[in-house]
Amino acid sequence: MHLRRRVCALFVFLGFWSSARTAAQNFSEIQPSPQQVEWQDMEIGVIFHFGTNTFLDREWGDGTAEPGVFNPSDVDAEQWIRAVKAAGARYVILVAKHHDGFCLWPSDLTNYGVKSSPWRGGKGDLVREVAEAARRNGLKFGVYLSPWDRHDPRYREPAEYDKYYFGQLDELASGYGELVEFWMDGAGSGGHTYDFDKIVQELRMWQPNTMVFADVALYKYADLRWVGNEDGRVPYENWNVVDRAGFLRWRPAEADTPLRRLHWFWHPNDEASLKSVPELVVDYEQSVGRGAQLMLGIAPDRNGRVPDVDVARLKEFGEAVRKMYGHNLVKEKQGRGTATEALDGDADTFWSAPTGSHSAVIEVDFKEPVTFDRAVTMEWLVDGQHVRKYAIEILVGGKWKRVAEGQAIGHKKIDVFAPVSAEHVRLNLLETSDAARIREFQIYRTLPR
Ligand code: FUL
Repeated sequence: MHLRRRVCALFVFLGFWSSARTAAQNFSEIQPSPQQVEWQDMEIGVIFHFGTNTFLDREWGDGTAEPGVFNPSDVDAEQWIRAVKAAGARYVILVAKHHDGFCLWPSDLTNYGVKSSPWRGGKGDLVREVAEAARRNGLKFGVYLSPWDRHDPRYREPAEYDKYYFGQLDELASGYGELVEFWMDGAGSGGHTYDFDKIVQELRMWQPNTMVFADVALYKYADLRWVGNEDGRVPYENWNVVDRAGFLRWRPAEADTPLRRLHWFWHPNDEASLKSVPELVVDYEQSVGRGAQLMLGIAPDRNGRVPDVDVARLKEFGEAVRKMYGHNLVKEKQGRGTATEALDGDADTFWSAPTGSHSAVIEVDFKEPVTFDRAVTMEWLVDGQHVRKYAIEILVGGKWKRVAEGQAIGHKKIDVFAPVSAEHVRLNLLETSDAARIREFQIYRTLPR
């Protein structure tokens, strides 16, 4: 009896403590970690899918493929990295093991992988080759290690399999330098349970700074979150602070999409599914331009190279973005205003509204009318996400006219509208939960000049 009462008291206390903790959480006070801030600044990443599926015309291998089928003639990680760098990617994720269980590094814990394949005489290590090529070219590197494993017999026994998975995690997390992101995928699995708490602890032991990407079912662990689709587009509004079962956390979104629309792995005669440049630009504007990260899926072919048409498309996409967003008219047309740090074209500086304020205005004055059809606004997020409502306005006949409006700004917001001409333009921060902090307010003319 006595003990039961104590246990009850403990539960009441825990219940009170956890609800007090939840109640004390205030959306606008939740801040990102320095690693999340750095990660959000990268804006564009890619994920490479390459393995037995590439050779068997499959997307989800069933784990029965003979390792011998993995026999690319000409793997060139340097070529992969140059191709994605031209698209503006700043980091790459390699699928080190997909659901078929085939390992792209010579794991000591299984023979199912590159070490049993003819590639490089069984001595190859693709994780190392891609990691090194990425770093040589100034890109960050991370891995995807599928929990779902359709090959390994240990998978039938959850505790045994967890041990295997920890071991593989140890190999990847300790042997390939700093991992910028660890992709934890929840696909497949059919009711299998994993000890994710321990998996994440194990990962953190080697990689304290890595960003854990997780889909909806695994939000508890998410330093980064899946947007819930594979379109490369984020529904607006997109906020960084997201609730999971009563607990608020900074969880920026990563919007993944394959460059060849529906396929993550390479398939023959699939060129027609390559996304067009206009489609990719919309992906960019509706992911990066909505405060999220864009992650493009790239599929090297059976030679072990990114196909020429994909290389060309990546380059065209990178050029299109640079062309559209390479000429900030605030700078080029010498726009003037008092919020100088927001108007200097330098995202490393920011302008602050007065302490304690809940609205503010950033005005830019030009010597003559400037024509534009895009506005780019960036919020300084280190103290949290504070803008809740804003508008882009131009002065017409002595009155401010709204050309775009929204709620969230976040890392970057791109507003798209029909071309307008004005001598006076302003970012009207209508409602902010704390003093607004703006890294950049820029305008562009993306239509042919
Ligand atoms: C999904 C997987 O099932 C797909 O095959 C692909 O790897 C994608 C990036 O994640 O969940």
